[in-house]
Amino acid sequence: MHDNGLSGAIEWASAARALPGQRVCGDRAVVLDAGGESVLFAALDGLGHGPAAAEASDRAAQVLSDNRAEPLDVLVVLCHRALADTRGAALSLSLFDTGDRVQWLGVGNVETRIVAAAPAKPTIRATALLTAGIVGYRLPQNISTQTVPVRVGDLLLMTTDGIVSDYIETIDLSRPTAEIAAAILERHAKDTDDALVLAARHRGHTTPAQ
Ligand SMILES: [Mn+2]
Repeated sequence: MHDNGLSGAIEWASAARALPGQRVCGDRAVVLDAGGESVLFAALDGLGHGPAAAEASDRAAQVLSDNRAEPLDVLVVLCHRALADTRGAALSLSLFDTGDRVQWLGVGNVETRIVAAAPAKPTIRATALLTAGIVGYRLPQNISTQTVPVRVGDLLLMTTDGIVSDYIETIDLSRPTAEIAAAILERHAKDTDDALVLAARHRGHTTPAQ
């Protein structure tokens, strides 16, 4: 399952595939216009795999869609309530609300990073704190949102634990996000889990004619 688009000045792409042998994928990418120029990105990993994992992810995706303008910590709590009778999910949220910052918040094992170009090879500029917990089952005590600065061209990358996290140096930042996400999925997905990559970057504002 590959998807991509342009939301305002933000270019994004997702790539996912089910655990080999499974028909449905329990990992889900969500991209939502959140009002103004804000775009909300979510990477969801329903616990385990198969239809029950997909149901947990679908439930969270619906809650996010219905409440997209709420602050990230509120969204996590709303998802937690809605997933109480599912097997639960890992969830990571990133909000591009301007061209120069990202807010993020995650529960469970979805890695979220800002990757920047450097002279030799891409480097990690910032990494979201991974907080232990399962949305729908147990939230951590402190679910506070972090705000990180980004520059035009920096890449926001969200990957579920079905991706082996040694891919940073292999990224070609000159390529479109659709190619970057597809390449990471193809080369770094584990054979033992569903796998998902979500990539986004701000392409910069064009100056209006005077
Ligand atoms: Mn997983």
